[in-house]
Amino acid sequence: MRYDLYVVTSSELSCGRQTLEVVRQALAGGATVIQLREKNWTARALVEVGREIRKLTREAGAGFIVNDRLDVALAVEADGVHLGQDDLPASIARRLLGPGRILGVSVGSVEEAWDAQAAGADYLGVGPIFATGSKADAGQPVGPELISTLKRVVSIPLVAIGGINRENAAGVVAAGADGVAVISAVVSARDVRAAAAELLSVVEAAKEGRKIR
Ligand code: TZP
Ligand code: MG
Repeated sequence: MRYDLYVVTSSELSCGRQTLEVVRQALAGGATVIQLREKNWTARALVEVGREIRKLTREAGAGFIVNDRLDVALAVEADGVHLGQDDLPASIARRLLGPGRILGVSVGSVEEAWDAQAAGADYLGVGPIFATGSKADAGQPVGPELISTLKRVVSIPLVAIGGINRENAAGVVAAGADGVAVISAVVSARDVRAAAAELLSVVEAAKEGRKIR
C-alpha cells in the first residue's frame, strides 16, 4: 500500500457533499488510500457506501481502509481496518483479520507504537501532529518530532495525522512520515480534486527531497 496521501472521510466536514462524491474527487486528485470514517452511520449505511468505495478504489488502484469496524471491513472486502486505542485490541483484531488484511493502529506515544507493532499492526497512524478541529478528543499535539522518534523505534510505515495541510505537509514528510492522512484539508476544500492533487505533489516532492539529502 502507498500511504502518500491517505484521505479520511467525514460527511459532517464535507460541506453538504455526499461522502461518495468526495471520495470520487479525492481519487481523481490522486489519493492513494481512502479511509471510510463516519462515526454516526449505521452498519447498514457503512456497508452500502463501503461497497461503492471498494469499487472506486479498486478502479483507481488505491487502498481502502475502514475505521473502527472490523466487521464492516470484512463485509465490504476492504484492504483493512484502522483502530484506535479504545477500539478492539490490536492483537485480537490481527487474529480476526488474518494475515492477508491490513491493520492500522492510532498511536500518540512511543509506548503505544511499540505495543501496536508487537501486536501485529501493519502501519501506525501517528498524531495528532498539529492541533485539529476535526476530532474533539484528539488530545494534545505531538508534533512532527514524534515521527522522527518513531522512525528509529519501529519498522512499520508511519502515517501522520492531525492538522496537516499543504503548508506543513512537507515538514512532516521530512521528519520521516511515509504518508499524510487528512480530513479537512481535502474533504472540506472547495475543489476536492485540486486539493488532493496539490497535497500529493507536496508529499511526493518532500519524499524526493528526503532521498537527495
Ligand atoms: N485522528 C487524529 S487527528 C484526527 C484523527 C481522525 C483528525 C484529522 O483531521 P484533520 O482535519 O486532517 O486535522
Ligand atoms: Mg476508532
